[in-house]
Amino acid sequence: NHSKKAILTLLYEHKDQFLSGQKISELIGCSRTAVWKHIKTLTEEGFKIESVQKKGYKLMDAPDGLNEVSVSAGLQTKTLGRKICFYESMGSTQKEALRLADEGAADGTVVLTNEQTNGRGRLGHTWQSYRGTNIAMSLILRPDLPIEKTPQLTLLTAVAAADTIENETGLSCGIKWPNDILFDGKKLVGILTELQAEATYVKAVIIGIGFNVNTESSAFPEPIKSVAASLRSITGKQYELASFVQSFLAKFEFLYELYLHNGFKSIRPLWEQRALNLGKQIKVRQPGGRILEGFARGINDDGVLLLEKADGTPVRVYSADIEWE
Ligand code: BTX
Repeated sequence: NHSKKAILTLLYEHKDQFLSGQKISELIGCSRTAVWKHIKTLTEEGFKIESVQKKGYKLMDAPDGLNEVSVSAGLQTKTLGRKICFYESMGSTQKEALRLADEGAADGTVVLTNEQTNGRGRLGHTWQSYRGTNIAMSLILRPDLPIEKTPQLTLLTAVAAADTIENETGLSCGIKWPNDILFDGKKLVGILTELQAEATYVKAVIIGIGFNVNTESSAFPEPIKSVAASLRSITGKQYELASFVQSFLAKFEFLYELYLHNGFKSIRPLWEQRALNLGKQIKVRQPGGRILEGFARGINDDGVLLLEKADGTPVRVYSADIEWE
């Protein structure tokens, strides 16, 4: 199985060229017969591999969705995603990432799946995923940060997600505080940040991201249909999930390094440029059901939303759902 994975990685890394059986067997350290057998298995799994006498093997096409090597082959990051835990199907990448973090998983570990059956949203909400057409992943980070700064990472993630969408599709999305990426009022991405902490010190931050990429709008059930969209439902195009994940990880790592070196002041203006609900009259539904109304002044350097009530009282909002006209 290890050799099969290594062969698939080589094929991905040499996508547009033939690789001879001899070369593969040398690089992997197994016999040419073993190479041939693994190629046969891969073909049975749905990979289209062209095989030409004297030239060797070339990867032509892969089954829909992600697989265990499609993201790691050719990934341009230093730390993030250097270890990827891939599952064909699972309940929630977030739950698994929390478990792995607890067991000591390294900074930058990414949990990724092709099908998430029990996705979690914020405040007890659920997150819908569709096999092979959207992305569900969780990042395990171990920053040296005080707990009160961690909401900034949610905002950073939102910027990374919106920038990735813009680079990959040309769509310019807005961000609804704290974490929704919207296009025409519909949600394309969900972000969930969770912590493992001890007293005031952060052991791990787990960032879960769900991207609606190739999902057809008819796949969204009511009532999600009215609030959700996918990139494909907007542009009519299909996107390659693996390269989408790769560019997100690269963008995230770039912003994360900037943040660790220069602090939130380097991220805040990027977030504010995309913010949809600043300078507006909004309704804030807090966990527990309390509703506040007021004017959204902006965010502070901690990423906290600053609300001003009708009587002028300032309120800091740490976690809530937001509505506006
Ligand atoms: P949220 O609470 O802000 O949003 C959840 C709400 O969004 C739901 O109540 C529903 O109305 C709507 N919704 C559900 N599914 C979708 C969808 N696919 N597209 C658009 N809207 C939807 C957002 O929570 C945080 C979601 C994080 C999801 C990731 S996926 C990888 C990781 N694993 C995991 O279990 N969760 C995270």
